[in-house]
Formats: sequence, C-alpha cells, structure tokens
Amino acid sequence: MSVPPERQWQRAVAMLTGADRVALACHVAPDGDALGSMLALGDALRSRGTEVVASWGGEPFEVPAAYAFLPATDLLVPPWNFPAEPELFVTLDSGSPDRLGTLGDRVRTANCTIVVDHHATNTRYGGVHLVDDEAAATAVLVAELVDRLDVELSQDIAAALYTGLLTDTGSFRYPSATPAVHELAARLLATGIRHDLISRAIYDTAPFGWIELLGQACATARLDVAAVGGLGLVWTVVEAGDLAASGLGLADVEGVIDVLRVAQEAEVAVVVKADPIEGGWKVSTRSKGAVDVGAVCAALGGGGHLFAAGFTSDDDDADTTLARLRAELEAAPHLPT
Ligand SMILES: [Mn+2]
Repeated sequence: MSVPPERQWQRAVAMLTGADRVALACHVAPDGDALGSMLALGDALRSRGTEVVASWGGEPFEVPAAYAFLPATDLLVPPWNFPAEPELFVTLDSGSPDRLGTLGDRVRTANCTIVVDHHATNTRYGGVHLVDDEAAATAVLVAELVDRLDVELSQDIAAALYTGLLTDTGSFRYPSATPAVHELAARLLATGIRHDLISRAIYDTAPFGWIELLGQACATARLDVAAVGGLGLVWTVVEAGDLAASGLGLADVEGVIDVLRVAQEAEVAVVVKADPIEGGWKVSTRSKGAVDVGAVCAALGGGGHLFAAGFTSDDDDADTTLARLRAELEAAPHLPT
C-alpha cells in the first residue's frame, strides 16, 4: 500500500465538492496531526461554502492547551451533537473505526465515508480511501486535498497543516522528514505563518506542574539493558495520583516519552499512564529503528506506526501490563538498522 490511486482522489474530490454538509472526525485523544488535519480540511471546505462539523468520539472533549492556537476550532461540536447519519463522513488519521471512539458507528450510518490516513495498520473501513502509509503525516494528504479542491492556502490552513507535519515528524527529526516534506513545509511557511510561535505553543509551553510530573516520571524511570533481546528498555509509570498532584490531564503527559527515549542504552522506551477517566492504562512506546513497536502494540490490541505506537490495557496494575509488553518485546524480531 502506497500512494492512493488517482481514481480515489477524483472520487474524494467529487464527493467533497458535491456535498452540502460534511462531518469530520479524527481519532480520540487527538494529537497535532489529527487536529491539524481535521481543522485544515474543515476550514478549506467551509471556505467553499460547505457546512462543516468536526469532532472526536471520546473524553475529554477539549482541545489540548498546546493546540489552542489552531484555527477553525469553532467547527468543533461535541460527539453527542454529531450527526447520527452524516451525508458525507470524513475520518482523519484514524486507522480503524475503534480509533474513532463513540463516532466509530458513523462508518455504518453515514451515506459515504472517506478515509484520510497514513497508518500502515489502516483497515480500509470506508468507501473511498486516501491512505498512504508512506506519508509523513495525514496533513500531507490533506495538503494535496486542499490543492485539489482549488482552495487557496491561507495562513489558517497552513498553520493547521504545519502542526500535523511538525508533530508527526518529531520536529522534522524522524526519517519520515523527506525532501518532499521539507518542500511542503517551505510552502506552508511561505504563507507567513509564525512557525516559531507554533513550536513554542506545542513544545515549549507547559504549566509548572508539568516540570514536577516530568521530574517524578524521570526519578522513577528504570533501565534494563538486557531486555528486548539485549537491545535495552527504559520505562516509567505515571500513576493517577501523579497526574492529580500535577493538575494535568492525560494528554499533557505525551511529552514524557520524548525525554525517556533519549537514553542511549535503550532501543525501546515505554511510558505507562493511568487513565483517570476510563480507568486502566494507556501505554506509549517508541523505538529507534531496530524493533517494530507497531507490530508489538498491535499484538496487544493497539497499533500505530513502526517506531511509535501504543495500546490500552485493563490490567489492575501497571506491572501486569509491563510484563505482557516485555514478553512481546522479547519475542519481536530485530530489524536491520
Ligand atoms: Mn498522524
């Protein structure tokens, strides 16, 4: 699976230009690419006179503070006000209907569903698929869609797309940041957006409670150089109490793994986070290229990308979840690097 065939693009454009109303959804606990892609497309469609609503099917239904600068957030409606039977349903950055949370059933009730995504694990659950697992971000596909819809690249749309590109490439540090990605970034910057303020909002702004939480997470981090078949594992657990003490939500903890994965002794980094709303645990994993953590997490009921993935667990304690994960990591083949 690679670049979407021309026929899929043409069908998507025909549907999007023909519809009076379009309902957009991205994955639950949305990240920069999910939100940025959805709001960029929403803004583009609205500029053509289309009636647009956008949402995600899970709690908390609140744009994370780091993404409060994004445009077109007035398009957002809570999932309980989302159309029950959308005329045209578009999903963004979501590899399977369950990633849509309570909006997953719209795949069945909608007249038609367009899937815009870049996850290798995409299950092709729609009627039209703009799916490219080689795209660095869903935002890359939305950028092409905006062009094909003949919508001018405004600063608002550019800022939203840049957010997706920036976050999914780890600030252009991952191998996915190809020359084409930098060319797209250049086009977006040429509109005059303040990329410095976008980066500051996403990466360099947090309440003091985050510093305390990070300190706690780092102080309790563990390293096992013998784990993962000798490639090494670093992990930490963020308990519900740590979250409550810091006054932060689950989405705010996302950055912890980016600190943990710095450890040069470990191929794989893991953060196990208590979910204060749903209960259970949310597990984030990262690898440096020698282990397909996407496959490891898929085996545990989750998914994601080759080197960045996650899963959820209902285990009573974090140790049980960690033991299951470690067993999968132990069995994972080592990729050539
Ligand atoms: Mn993405």
